[in-house]
Amino acid sequence: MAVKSQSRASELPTLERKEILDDFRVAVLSRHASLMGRKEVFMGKAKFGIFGDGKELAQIAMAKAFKKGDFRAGYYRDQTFMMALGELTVQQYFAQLYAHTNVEADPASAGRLMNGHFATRTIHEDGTWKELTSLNNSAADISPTAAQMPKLLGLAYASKLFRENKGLKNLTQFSVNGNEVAWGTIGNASTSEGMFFESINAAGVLQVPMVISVWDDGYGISVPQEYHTTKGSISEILMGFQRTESEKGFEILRVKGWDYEALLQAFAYAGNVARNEHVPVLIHVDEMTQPQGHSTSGSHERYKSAERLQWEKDWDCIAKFREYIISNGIANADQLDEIESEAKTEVKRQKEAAWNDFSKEIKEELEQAIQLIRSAAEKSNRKVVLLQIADDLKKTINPIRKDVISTVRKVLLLLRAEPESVKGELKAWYESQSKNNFDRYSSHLYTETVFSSLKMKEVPAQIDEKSPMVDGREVLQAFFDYTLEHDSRFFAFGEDVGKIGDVNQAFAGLQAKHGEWRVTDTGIRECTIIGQGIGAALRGLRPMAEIQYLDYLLYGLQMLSDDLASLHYRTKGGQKAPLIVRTRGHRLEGVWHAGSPMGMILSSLRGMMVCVPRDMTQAAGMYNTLLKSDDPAIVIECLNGYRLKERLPHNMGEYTVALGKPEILQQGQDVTIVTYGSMCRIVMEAAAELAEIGISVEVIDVQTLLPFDTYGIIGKSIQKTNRVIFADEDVPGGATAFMLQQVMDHQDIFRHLDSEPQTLAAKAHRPAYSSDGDYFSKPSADDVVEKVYQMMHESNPKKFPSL
Ligand SMILES: Cc1ncc(C[n+]2csc(CCOP(=O)(O)OP(=O)(O)O)c2C)c(N)n1
Ligand SMILES: [Mg+2]
Repeated sequence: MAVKSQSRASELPTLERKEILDDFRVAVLSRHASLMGRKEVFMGKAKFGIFGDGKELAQIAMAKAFKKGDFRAGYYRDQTFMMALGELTVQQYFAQLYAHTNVEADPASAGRLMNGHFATRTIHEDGTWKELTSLNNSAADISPTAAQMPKLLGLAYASKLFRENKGLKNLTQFSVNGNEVAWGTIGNASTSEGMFFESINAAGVLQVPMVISVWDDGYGISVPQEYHTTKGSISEILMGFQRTESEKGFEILRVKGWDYEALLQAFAYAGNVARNEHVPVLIHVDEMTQPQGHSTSGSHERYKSAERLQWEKDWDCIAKFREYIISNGIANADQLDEIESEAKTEVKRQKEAAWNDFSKEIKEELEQAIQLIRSAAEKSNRKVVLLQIADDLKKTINPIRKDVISTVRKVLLLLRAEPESVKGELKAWYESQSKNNFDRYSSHLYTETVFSSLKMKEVPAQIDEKSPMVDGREVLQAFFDYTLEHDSRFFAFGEDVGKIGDVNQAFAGLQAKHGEWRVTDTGIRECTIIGQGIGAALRGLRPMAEIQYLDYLLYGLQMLSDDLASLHYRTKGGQKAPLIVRTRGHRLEGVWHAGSPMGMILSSLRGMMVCVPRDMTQAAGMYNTLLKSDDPAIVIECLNGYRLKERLPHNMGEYTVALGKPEILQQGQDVTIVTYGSMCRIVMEAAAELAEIGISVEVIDVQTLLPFDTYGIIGKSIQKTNRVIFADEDVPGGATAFMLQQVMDHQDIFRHLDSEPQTLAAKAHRPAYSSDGDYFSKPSADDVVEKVYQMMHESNPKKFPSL
């Protein structure tokens, strides 16, 4: 190892006897939580369990090096770390295992996530930030292996910004001079993921205070190390990243998961290097075990040899810790047995408290339902059946909410023909439970506080004949310049964003004016560009992450979908990361440069705002709305719009665009065409042609796809025209299908339609190259004209003979 053990030995704090025994206590407490947790699943009290047994000691060492203001981004094995920090009680641990839906019971996820997903709450109920520097912070975990890595990079990058960007010095709620370390954990097998390597490389380039620990137990479920890692050792293959006297890089340490003193040394040293020098550190913690196998889904006896299983018993970190304590005369076996027996009793007590709390709520609901069904039975002519149903419900063992609600719904169906006097009370109860259950299972997809982007005040752009005509990109440039000047938390970064001010020059000159920490180039690494943004946004900053072309969003889409879009929901409002993703798409030319995969985005990014401005004036207004609010968003600018002329509003930086509010671009009588983005110009062109042949088209730009027309503007238009076409450049069944569904489901249009509602999309394939490729792949003005004409022909063939 490049780091001499001597230099690390000096990091070893003097350990008091009490502290060592406290560590032992936490280790055995956590272990018994794992052992009892597994039993709960097998008894049918929880669905699934995954536990941190075998990884306890290293996590205790990590907790000692962790300081207030630091952040963790890790995975499902980290219960001991959270317990050692005092951020997770055994009762909370079990509440999550049972899926208790109260935030107080399970502050990490309010029962929305499987066990082993850890998080602290970084915002107050009113949406304002807590004082993060005085808290132990854990970003909210997600299940996909290695997906904690990109945001870990961002959490660490924020410290870099807080230290280097002088404009952030007053934000003491979030950072003290960038002294905060981002601590990551990952399993050995998960280091095979691309995003692990991408994050490691980016952290080395950026020199951020990130300590990433690999918990190496030699397996990824059933698959042993040789299938995962070249040479079987992640620290060995990463040695090229090791910093030297002359070159920046990583500090790489290797330590055994059962070696208490070495672990304390390694973590203390890593913490100091990262915190003081802003150097990333990788700690490869080897020789860890899984006493109970991977999870409750199977048993490791199926795939581990007898020798391996025996080795795991002999080298169990708690067994080794015991030996260490006894051989150093810190305590004797009896004393350790006593600590362990106390811990076991304590786990049992807290587990039972969690179960009672969890089941009490449901039992109360069950009792209420039974009472109401019985009382309905007394008045109903289905008395016998209903009493039987109530009795059956009463007999349910370990009832869950579904048992209660499903029974009530079936009863209401049985009572369909009976009067309100019979079923009214039960119905009212069901409705009030539906509200509670919406709150339990479906709230907080979006911001619900005053920081909701839907609650921002709409300030119209001031445009008149005196407004200068400029290139679209200059409108954006004026907005970004204004915002960089007025909001020190705002920064933009991505490929080519810095020096040249992005490939379309909306940031041209702004790095020179506002500095490299505000307008910044990155490597070509979309996945970690997104992660960098998520992590920084989790720490109180206002990042704008740029994806150079919409087609390359796929590299970052997984982070957006699994992490960012679900963040607020999966913490039930406990965390926010108001990241804005800026990108450009739709019309240009080429299979990978002209995509408009809006259906893909809409399906995967619920929880984010999806903005599709038709020009840069609208885009700047949307950015302004988003920067004043908290919902994460993606804004897709029109690739072909940067050189088109627009009028520069007088009130740049002040005007906003309301989200969810379509704009009627042209009034008409015969057909409504609903579209967005670059298609707006094409539809307007077609509308002009159609006017010449006596067809009057109403053109609506939806402006945002999520949220979608919360004002009911499209429905009103259809009431007038009685015909509608949804048009865009996505594949058939993509965003046009989404728009149609939204209007059908929410705007009561069916009875107003005189013609079948229609969609006009691109061909199912990617757009072929060149202008001809575009013409034959995507909807043209000719296609729009013909589609509308055909609709009119069908309704009045005399007036509009077939073409
Ligand atoms: C992207 C992704 N692929 C597969 C899985 C299923 N899965 C969950 S844990 C796991 C093994 C992880 O092994 P390792 O990283 O060594 O962690 P360990 O459980 O051994 O601590 C797999 C394959 C997943 N969660 N995410
Ligand atoms: Mg493993």
